[in-house]
Amino acid sequence: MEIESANCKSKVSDCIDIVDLDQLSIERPLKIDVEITGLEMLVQELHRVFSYSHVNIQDVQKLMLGYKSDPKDWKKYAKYDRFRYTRNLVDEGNGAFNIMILCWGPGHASAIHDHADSHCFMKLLSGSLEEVRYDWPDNVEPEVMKKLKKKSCRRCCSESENLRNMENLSLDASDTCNNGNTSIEHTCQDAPDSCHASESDRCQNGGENGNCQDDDEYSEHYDIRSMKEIGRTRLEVNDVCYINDALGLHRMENPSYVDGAVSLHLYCPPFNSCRVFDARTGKPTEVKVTFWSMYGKKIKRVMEASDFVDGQQ
Ligand code: 2CO
Ligand code: FE2
Repeated sequence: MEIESANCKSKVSDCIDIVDLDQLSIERPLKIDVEITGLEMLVQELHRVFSYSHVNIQDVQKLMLGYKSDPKDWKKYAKYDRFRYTRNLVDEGNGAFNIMILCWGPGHASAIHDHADSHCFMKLLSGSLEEVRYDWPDNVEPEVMKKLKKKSCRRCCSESENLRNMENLSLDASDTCNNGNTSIEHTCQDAPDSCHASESDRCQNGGENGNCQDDDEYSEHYDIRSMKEIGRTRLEVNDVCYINDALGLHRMENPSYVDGAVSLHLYCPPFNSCRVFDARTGKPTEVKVTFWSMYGKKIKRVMEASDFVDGQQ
């Protein structure tokens, strides 16, 4: 009987019903079995693959590996901002995926963030980037973990395999009450694209309703040691990597203070918001993610208070 593999048309937590946690990562080494002769062909191939009801994580990765970066394919999407990394939409994948180009100026970095229960594929097109992975903070739980707990409860908690999986993700079953809930819902409304900003950038802006509260207020709920680094990878041109919430959180950084970096990201299913985490306390904040340009055309942004507070326009 063929073993069922994770379907990346579904949210990561919905894959848990049919596959085990270890199938939510990629097999290595991956053999490239298709040559993709340009970004347009890559997008076409992705449309073809996503037209089926089941899409394997490995198939998407192989397609992304099969494309060799050529700046002439993507330069029309490569729009930089002086202060923060930009997200530039290339294609909406018929509603099944979003593919976009991110431009990282020298030293630009993201906050630590999750991927809203979606699958995230990333390929480096130019420069280099460092990915730092983190465990989930002790009192915040990804959807996939909630599902995993339900699944193991359905099996009457008799199967140690799922319990071991839970331990691997360092989320103690006693955390199910998720006492961080009220704070998770807290939204820093003054920084809609604050997935771009570092945690300190965002909260320095104050928030019009004063809703960027002082970290001290959370210190009893969020442990200062909670953001545990679990891995660090340097990505070079044409490397492909994959992450989802079952594998942890991450932060991306352009380590160069001279050169920019360009990366290609595919998210399935697409998402409009995710959570960023305070690097010191693990406190999560839900933020909207926005585009700097769509289909090569810059988006007209409505000026926001934060643009003036921190000088970003
Ligand atoms: N996930 C971040 C974003 O979409 C980029 S880091 O790589 O996944 O802005
Ligand atoms: Fe990310």
